[in-house]
Amino acid sequence: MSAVRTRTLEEYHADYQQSVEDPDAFWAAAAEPFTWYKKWDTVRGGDFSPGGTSTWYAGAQLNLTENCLDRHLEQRANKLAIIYEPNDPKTRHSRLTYRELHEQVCQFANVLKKNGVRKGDRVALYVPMVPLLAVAVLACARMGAVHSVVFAGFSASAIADRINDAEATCVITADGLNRGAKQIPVKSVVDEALASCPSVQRVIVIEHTGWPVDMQPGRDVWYHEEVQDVEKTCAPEPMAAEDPLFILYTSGSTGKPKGVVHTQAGYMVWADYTFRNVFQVEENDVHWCTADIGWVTGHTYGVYGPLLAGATTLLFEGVPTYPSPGRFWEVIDKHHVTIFYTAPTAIRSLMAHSVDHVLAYSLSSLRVLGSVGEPINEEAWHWYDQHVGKGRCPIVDTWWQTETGGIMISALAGITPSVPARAGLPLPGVQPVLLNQDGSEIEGNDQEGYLAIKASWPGVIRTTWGDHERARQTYFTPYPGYYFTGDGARRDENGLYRIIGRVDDVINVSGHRFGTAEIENAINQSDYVVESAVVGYPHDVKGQGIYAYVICHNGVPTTDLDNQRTEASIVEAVVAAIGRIAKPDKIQLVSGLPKTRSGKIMRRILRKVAEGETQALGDTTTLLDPAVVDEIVAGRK
Ligand code: 6R9
Repeated sequence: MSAVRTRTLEEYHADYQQSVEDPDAFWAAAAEPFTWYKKWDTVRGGDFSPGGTSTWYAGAQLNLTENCLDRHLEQRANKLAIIYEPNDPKTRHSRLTYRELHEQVCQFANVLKKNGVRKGDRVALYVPMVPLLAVAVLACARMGAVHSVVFAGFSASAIADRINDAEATCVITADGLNRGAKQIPVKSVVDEALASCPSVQRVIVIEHTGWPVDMQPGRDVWYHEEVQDVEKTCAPEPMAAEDPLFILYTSGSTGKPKGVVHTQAGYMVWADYTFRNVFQVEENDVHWCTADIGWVTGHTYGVYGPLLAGATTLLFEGVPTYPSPGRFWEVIDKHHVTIFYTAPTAIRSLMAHSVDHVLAYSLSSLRVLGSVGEPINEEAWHWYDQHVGKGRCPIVDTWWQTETGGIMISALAGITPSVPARAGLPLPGVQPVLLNQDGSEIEGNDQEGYLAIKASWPGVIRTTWGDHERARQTYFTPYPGYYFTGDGARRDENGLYRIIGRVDDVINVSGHRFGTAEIENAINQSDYVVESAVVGYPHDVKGQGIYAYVICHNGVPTTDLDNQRTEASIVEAVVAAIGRIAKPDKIQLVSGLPKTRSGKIMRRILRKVAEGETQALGDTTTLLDPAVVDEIVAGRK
């Protein structure tokens, strides 16, 4: 494994100091072990203000897949790169060595080329968690296309928005998908989306479930047919350091998800550096990141990080509770997983079942446990530590975002402190600060504020696709000179960071981000609805649940039947616009919303009601109609 690696607490402090005092030297050393067709002219360029553009390793030329695959062939050709565990435990699992993965990626890249995809084109992927999804992602990187993976759970309308925003010319999908007991006919969802996507010329369909699909002649082709006559080698396309690698859409405060853009060299170094250091990866590790490749965690720690490090990554098609709540633990024993990286929501959903499901498995292969996506509560942390880690595996609570490319604040397993409900210390290269509302830095420990990052790091978001101004406004304008995270945090008495949660209008449901405005727009699509307001509230399993207050044309329904009909229509509107994952947990039909005289909805009040804090609503005197509040409190769900 490559060089820059922190192994002791003393080394952590020394590395951290060097990364701040001489970042050029630090990040040049981290980049050294990779294969470069041409080395960089400058390590760091640009800054956070006023343009909000950083560059890393500018002038360099490389190919990420050369570094994920070819570079390992000499020593690791027969080592497992991917272990695949299907949804149904009765279906046989499969494995790919580095040599086999290399060959498959080359073949897929050749299929893309044969189907008219060129360097710089955008390729949208709506594919279940199967090895060919990882292969397809890498194939894009191999031939220089920009991949845009859309989680195969989003609706046709959400796919269409993402395809159109990126003007993707090619879509990769499959016939169908099994997720737990659910079956999703993904190809027909794509067909529906493509009715409004003029840019798409080609659809490549992976055969997975064997379900019948409609193939549109001239547009749709089967992957298994296309791959028959292509070469098994494909020269990696030389890419400039700052060429886009991928787009990944994520929700913000506004109604429209934004396409976060990451580029080649900086993302590569950051994915590799953070993966090896946070998890303290060793040669024989089997790493299982349970996140779907449709989310950033799946990109960085399911695919790129592990392959850059030459490790073995496990891809799982299923869900934690299917066919039983023992599935995760069964898979860990079956494949001798050493590093297990999951989300608090998964842990909480399993805690709700008997602990016997865990105790039935030895879990003796485990070495490191990770958590990501939302704050992990103390109870879940201790359950994870005691029953899964048996008190002998360090837990890394990793804070980061789609925009940061990789882990920013986390323990380094077994090295820096791991304390329940604390993400911990920043990684070398990361300079977190807490800001006051006016943008001044809060000094010292035992303090709370807005979490921002001073100084660029290699994995920072470069732009939002097609709209750089949006990236500038969202991340670099609120506090000039800083990257603004949207999270609030506390620095405890020992300097460890504790992430409190979003301070903007973003709700984190089971570790997935949704903008309140995005859900409101979806609800407002229902014919019944005049206006809506959505807030988050604490949810035992999901972390946050979605609470929707909705005003309907005919006022508040008076019969149960009307009520059900209206709620069903609201749910249907959300499922159609975004997908089942954004379905409101609670819907309260109201006759009015608490608005100020200037017409602004006072969300603070709606949040309090949703949380059940109806005694502490604060000042309501500035409201246009304070009586609305009494009605809302009385009708609380
Ligand atoms: C990687 C990922 C980012 C938001 C982030 C924060 C929350 C992520 C966390 C955490 C507390 C952690 N978040 N990890 N909060 N502790 N360890 O999840 O990216 O989907 O973009 O979400 O998730 O609120 O701002 P993304």
